[in-house]
Amino acid sequence: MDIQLPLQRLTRAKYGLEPNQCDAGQLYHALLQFTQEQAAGRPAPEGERKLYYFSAEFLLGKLLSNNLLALGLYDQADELLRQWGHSLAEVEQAEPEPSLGNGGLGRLAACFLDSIAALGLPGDGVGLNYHYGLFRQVFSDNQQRELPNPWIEPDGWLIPTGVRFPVRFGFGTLDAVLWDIAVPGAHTGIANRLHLFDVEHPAPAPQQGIGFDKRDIAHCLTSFLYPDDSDEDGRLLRVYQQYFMVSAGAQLILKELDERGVDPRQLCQHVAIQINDTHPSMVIPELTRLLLERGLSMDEALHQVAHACAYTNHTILAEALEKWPMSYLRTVAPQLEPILREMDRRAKQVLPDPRLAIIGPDDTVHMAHLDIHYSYSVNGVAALHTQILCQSELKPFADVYPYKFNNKTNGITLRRWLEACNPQLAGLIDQCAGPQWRTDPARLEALLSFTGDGQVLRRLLEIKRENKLALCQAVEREQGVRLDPDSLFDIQVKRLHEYKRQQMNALYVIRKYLEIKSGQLPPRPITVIFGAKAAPAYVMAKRIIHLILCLSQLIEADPQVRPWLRVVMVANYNVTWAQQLIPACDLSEQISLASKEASGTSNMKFMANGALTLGTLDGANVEIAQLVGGENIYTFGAHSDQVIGLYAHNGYHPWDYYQRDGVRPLVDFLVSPQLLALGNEDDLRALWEDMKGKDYFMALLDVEDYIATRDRAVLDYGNRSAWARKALVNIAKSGYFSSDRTIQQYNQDIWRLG
Ligand code: 26Q
Repeated sequence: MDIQLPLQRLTRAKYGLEPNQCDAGQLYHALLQFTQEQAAGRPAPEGERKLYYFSAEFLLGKLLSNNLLALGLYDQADELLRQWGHSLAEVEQAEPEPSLGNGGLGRLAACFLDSIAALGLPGDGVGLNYHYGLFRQVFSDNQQRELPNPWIEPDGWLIPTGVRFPVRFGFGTLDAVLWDIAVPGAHTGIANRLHLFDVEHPAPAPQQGIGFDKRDIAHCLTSFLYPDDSDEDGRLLRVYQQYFMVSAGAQLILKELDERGVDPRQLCQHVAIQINDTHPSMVIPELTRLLLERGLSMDEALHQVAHACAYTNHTILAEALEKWPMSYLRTVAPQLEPILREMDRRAKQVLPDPRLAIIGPDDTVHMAHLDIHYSYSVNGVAALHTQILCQSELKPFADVYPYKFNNKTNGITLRRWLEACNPQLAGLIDQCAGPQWRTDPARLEALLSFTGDGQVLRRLLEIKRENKLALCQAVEREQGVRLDPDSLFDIQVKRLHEYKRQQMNALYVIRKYLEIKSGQLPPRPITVIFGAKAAPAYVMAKRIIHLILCLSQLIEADPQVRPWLRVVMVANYNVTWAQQLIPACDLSEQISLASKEASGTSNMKFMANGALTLGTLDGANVEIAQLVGGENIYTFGAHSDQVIGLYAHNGYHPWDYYQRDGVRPLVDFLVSPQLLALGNEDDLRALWEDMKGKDYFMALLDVEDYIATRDRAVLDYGNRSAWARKALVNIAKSGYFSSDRTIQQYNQDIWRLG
């Protein structure tokens, strides 16, 4: 279709202006309205069974480009905007990013919605409409500070539906008001929906910081996304959020069943509910309760629920597994208690093993146990992760329910993470391999026949340099720092967590700093880029950010070091930053302690954009290594079985490693006069003590191998054509990590949407 006339009509009606007289913000709103109308005109896909993807997080990222791409209007819109003196990239800067997620789990949910729609499958998301999202991160005094992150605009992406459901809490009833975001599918004529529930009278943003009255449930329930697993506050509020989401979602499912004329006694033939980690697990007792209200017996209700629900586990960190005291649930939703007790009683009757109990002896409810007993599928998110679940973390469950356990290795949507964020590379791939990869990502393998083609390899390097240049401009604009596009760009972007070991990356920086100070220069300049938010109450994570910011300041001020080594931490790392950073990366840091990162998904995005991975054999890195082969990846460090053994026998003592000549000076640098002059002594000292005495995630165990392997990568980078060849192999093999593949597997093995 031709979009010039409709856009012209819109800008005239909205602003009384011709498109070429509009500013970027006006063009953004005109395009937004236009795509909204196009998506609204699309039908929902049909099928016997419909999927509801329940998730506390949907980390969507900006929507304009993505929706234009899905509607097949991206190139035309960009072309028109250029005629009018703008570009899509510029217009998109007017869009606020919806920040409805913490990290990987939330972004995965967004990629899944994209793929479900692109495959034409009937599947909607169900979540919450957090007004101030995850916090906005700013830095001052080399420390992280948190601010609200408002993203909702009057004429934005949220569509009012007029639908509302009463949700009964212990203190009284609140209405859940339903807002929708359209999810148009690429290459299909359909659109699904993301359903976001909200309170009727949301509270205004707090005046200072992100503090608010956590007991004012009626107004604050949807103010903020709970910032990760380590925040001690607000646990009760989190349970209110979860119950609100699942009660309204369960009522929506039953309403839609009624509209389709389906008897709730046949619910499981018509409904699949995917539970994204344990945050939505209360949907199991809540849907059961609603079915009882509709006259089903307990046997009937449990049968329907357990054959509709499927659970995905995203973590093996014990501290992130949700357990709620029954007293919390009694306060929030007293009507669930008898149902949970009955579910627990039935489970114990068949399986008396106390390790399998839903309700523990201390009267806490183990949400994952509830999920496993009362769902028909339990999946991990990468081969190694699923294997660890079955062989250790959830072994007692896998032994009694072997048929429920399965793996679904994560994926990413190449539409956002290649086509939209790296159009030049997408174009080169089209030229080499034809455009079929856009609908059939396995076709990327056709690139393998170009690994000997000097022209293609040169163009690949050229595109990388252009993307690095664009990133340099963004970093200069946002943070006032000028980077060298000809240095090696080494990037680690992900939530800040000790197990992800940003602190080990910092030790490498210290090592290079000390080498340069002693006159030993690296083979070429290195730029180390970090992006990471720390949960506001996660003290150690904030200290690691402090360390990185202090190192950055130290190096920036040192004319001897600065030409060879730079450290930048981008403030407020989010999806928008990721789309700039990932296409510009040479070396992708995936350095979690083996066995701790369930999958990782940025590893896949970097690979698809031609970065080489420097990583441990953890999560999906294992599968990346298998696909690309040892010569096209830099792996190092202890293996997961060794690590699991060390934990089991208390066999790790950081002091032994600290003693080593290659390690001690790096660790001691944390409390060197240079660093103490810039940073907070208590924070740096606490980090230092922790690293020597605890080092729970074993950074010192792997650090020497890490440094040697990273040095090898830096050296290899000098052979530009050999490096480009490795990059091309990575791109060629990245098709496996398309979320279209992942969703096809979910559909074949779990959802069976027909
Ligand atoms: C737990 C208890 C109480 C409150 C909050 C939480 C909580 C919140 C968020 C626990 C976990 C999360 C987020 C987890 C997450 O993002 N996991 C990541 O999921 C990705 C997608 O599967 C994987 O690729 C990552 O390896 C995994 O870390």
